[in-house]
Amino acid sequence: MKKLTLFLAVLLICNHVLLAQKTALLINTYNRSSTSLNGQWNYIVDPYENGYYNYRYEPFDQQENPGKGAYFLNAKADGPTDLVEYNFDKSESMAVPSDWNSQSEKLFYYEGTVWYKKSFDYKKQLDDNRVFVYFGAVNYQADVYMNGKKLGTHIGGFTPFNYEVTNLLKEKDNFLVVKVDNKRKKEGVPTLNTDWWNYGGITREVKLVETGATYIADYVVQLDPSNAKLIKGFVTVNGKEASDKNVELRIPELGIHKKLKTDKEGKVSFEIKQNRIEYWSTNNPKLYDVEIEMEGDKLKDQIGFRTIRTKGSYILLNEEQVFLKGISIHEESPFREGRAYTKEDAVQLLEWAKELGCNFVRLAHYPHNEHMVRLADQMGLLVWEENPVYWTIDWENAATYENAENQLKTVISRDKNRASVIIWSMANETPNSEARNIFLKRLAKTAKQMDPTRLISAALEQSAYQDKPNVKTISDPFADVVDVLSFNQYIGWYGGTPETCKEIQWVIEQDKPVFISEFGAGAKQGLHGDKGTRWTEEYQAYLYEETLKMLSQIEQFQGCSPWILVDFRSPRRPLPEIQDGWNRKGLISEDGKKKQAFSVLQAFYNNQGLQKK
Ligand code: GCB
Repeated sequence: MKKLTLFLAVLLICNHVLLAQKTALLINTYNRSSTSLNGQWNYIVDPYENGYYNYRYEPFDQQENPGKGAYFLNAKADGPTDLVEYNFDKSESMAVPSDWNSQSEKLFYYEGTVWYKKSFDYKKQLDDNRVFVYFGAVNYQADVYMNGKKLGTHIGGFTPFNYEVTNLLKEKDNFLVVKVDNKRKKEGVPTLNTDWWNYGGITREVKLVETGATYIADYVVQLDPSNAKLIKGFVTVNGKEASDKNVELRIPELGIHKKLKTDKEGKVSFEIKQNRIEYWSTNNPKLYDVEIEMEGDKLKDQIGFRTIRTKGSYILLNEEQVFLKGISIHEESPFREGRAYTKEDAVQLLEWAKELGCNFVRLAHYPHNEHMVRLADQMGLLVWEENPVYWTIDWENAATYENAENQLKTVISRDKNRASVIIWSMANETPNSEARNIFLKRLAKTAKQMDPTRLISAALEQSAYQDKPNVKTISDPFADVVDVLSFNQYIGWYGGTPETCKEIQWVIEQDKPVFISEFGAGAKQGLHGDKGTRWTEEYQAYLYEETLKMLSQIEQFQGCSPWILVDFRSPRRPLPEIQDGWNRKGLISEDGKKKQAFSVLQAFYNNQGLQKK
């Protein structure tokens, strides 16, 4: 008997592991046949995770007969004697996508488990088509169940994932249940401590994507980094009969029509010589319609072609020096409190960046929603994308590394065809140690292997040069790995006052482009006083003036992304009447009002073009 129980347990665990294997990420879901599952979802708040564990604290989803206590079964009492202690349909509902904190006052500070349920009918267009459920992002851990069966577990709050549901779907009464847990964890990525709000929930769109039995799964269509007259890439096809498939790649405006055939693995690589490409740039964000067709299955995209590389201390976009006039942005809505997720949110944030005179945005401190990078492609804004390896990560933990690498790979996979994206950032302000250096180097190697066409960076920190407090340098060993030497510095805010900037000298020895990924000061919009008084708009504006003068002394200075475009929610900022729960370093208040420093940076950026070396 004992043996049988053991066998069943092993079987269940194996089954669980198998289920947990994710389906390869579907890219470009905007242009695939899809049905939105956005809207109102019923939810149950479950701080003790009663719907997940039985009273012996064993997970229901690893039990052979979980019983009706398991929330993923979406059970209903069968009759008057039947005991079921929850009911999704009678529970409250909330909007998906969105975070829960900004939807219910009761959930504002909540960190824990919330169960979501959506019921729907679905009819496939063709019998042998396949269907996937796709999530733009769920913060932080999602356990996903469809019609009572576990699809898998996804970890990481800012990256997309999908599961195939072809064999589970019915025409009527499907139910999708997601257990969302946003508890912070020491071993998590990010970890326990961050300077931003831990918004929980299904924070980005959910949809069903329908494909043919064999379908175009992935593709890269990019310029060869060392030959701007060569378009290179691959197409992969997924399905039982993926080999020997006829694939056509068309870029009508360039007269490109390439016929290809997939190999045994369902993959085909190509190279296309092309002399008359109009390059994507910040002044001319030219995108080409690209069509990929595989025996009737068609997928479209809009792709720009450009090169990016560094040469000594310069960054060259299409072989021309570019100064990065940037701003850092958190993913918060400019129209309402909470996470940003709509196209309108992205339009407003990026229009503000444009108004500021930017040609570059740093999407901090985690991958933002896909609207941002697609719009940046259209608007001619260069993009820095960042992995949420922030502050004090659990460097020696193998699972933590795997988690960080997985998040990085996923964002690269999602955005590898976006011309706007030029930098993958590995981390932000991480403390130098042997274990951290190994961790970050491995990440950088993975990024370079996956995508040799883009630059690598990380927001590092400055330190005193040869123990002289007023002479600053970058002595981090990770500086040897990055293409762009970026660091955050807060002279005049966390150390001294804006005058201090006048006393600082920089000795930066690396022959690399230097990029200041952060500087800034807190100011309450509408609070005025003299420039020596903290929290006034005048102090912030003065700090911007002095900092920009100071940074301009750095010989290799090639751009900056000050902290930050808009005030954002943070649990670290309780000061009454000034912060009230907001980090006030924005150039714009949370209700959309510009502070004085906005014009200081705007003037600097407008002049920058004139002063170009
Ligand atoms: C930093 C962090 C950023 C913080 C900022 C601040 O260096 O990278 O996440 O929000 O400072 O306001 O202190």
